[in-house]
Amino acid sequence: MTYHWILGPGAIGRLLAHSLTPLAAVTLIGRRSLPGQQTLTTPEGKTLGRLLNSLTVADLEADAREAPAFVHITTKAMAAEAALESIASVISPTTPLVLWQNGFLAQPRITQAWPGPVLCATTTEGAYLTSDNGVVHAGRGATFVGDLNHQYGELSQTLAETLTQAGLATTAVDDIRSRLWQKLAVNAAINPLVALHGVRNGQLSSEAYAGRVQAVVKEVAAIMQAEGIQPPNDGQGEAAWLALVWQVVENTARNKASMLQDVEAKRPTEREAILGPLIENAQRHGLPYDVLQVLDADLATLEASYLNAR
Ligand code: KPL
Repeated sequence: MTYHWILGPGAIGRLLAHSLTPLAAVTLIGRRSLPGQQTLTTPEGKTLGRLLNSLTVADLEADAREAPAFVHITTKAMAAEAALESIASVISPTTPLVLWQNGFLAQPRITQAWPGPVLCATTTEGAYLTSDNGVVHAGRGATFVGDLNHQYGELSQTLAETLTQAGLATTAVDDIRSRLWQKLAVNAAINPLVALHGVRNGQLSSEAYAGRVQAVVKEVAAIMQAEGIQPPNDGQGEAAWLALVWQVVENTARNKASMLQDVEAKRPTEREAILGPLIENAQRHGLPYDVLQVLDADLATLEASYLNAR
């Protein structure tokens, strides 16, 4: 039996736990304990009940356990490093980690700091939580895994096979860096605007927002070029990035983006992990980033208005 620990019992963490449980020994780890009996609603609308092994970090510290073959970190980007630190004393420093965060903040930092293998995953699987014991797998997607330094191709392949067998179609890739930046580019064009204006993704194509989306993509496309990230779908420059963004806006028209959900729930957003690396790279390459900076500042003000009122 292979042991998988999943640190961060959010929607993706729980989807992973439900999917892997028939194949592996799974432990879901959070700051508080969850009900053992959990349900998964499949994209086809079936509800499946499962007993998941859910523990807190304190439980892990109290008893010795089998060493995990993989530790998946499925927290939000800004919580990933602290989450890893919270369990670092109970795992071997050679344990393979799998980072599932958005943006490009946690991945390079943890890759540099952790002595063992660090794989990064990016997924378009759609999932959301309904309660303390329910997760909905809203739509099937594709997952890619790889490591930033091209050192762990075989391990990525092993993980991709396991995840695929678990029902999450996964491919091991040697260009995970580009894929993470591609997702970040799309997130930067959609998430801040919908979060600031409280609108669903589809509304971005209306006259009120389309020009602002284009202005963000213009800055992002130049940063991508400077960072050597190829435009998507074998296209050319800004037009290819814009086409991808409009395609995602259309495909997810009725979605509330994750950043809007965070704002509505008065949680910290992934602003730093998404806009931070873009602004930092624009500064390094001497490129314009006025539009990104305004979005970042407006989001920071919005976040402060509810976080400081707690
Ligand atoms: O990934 C997303 C998110 O919500 O974070 C997008 C692509 C914007 C879809 O909603």
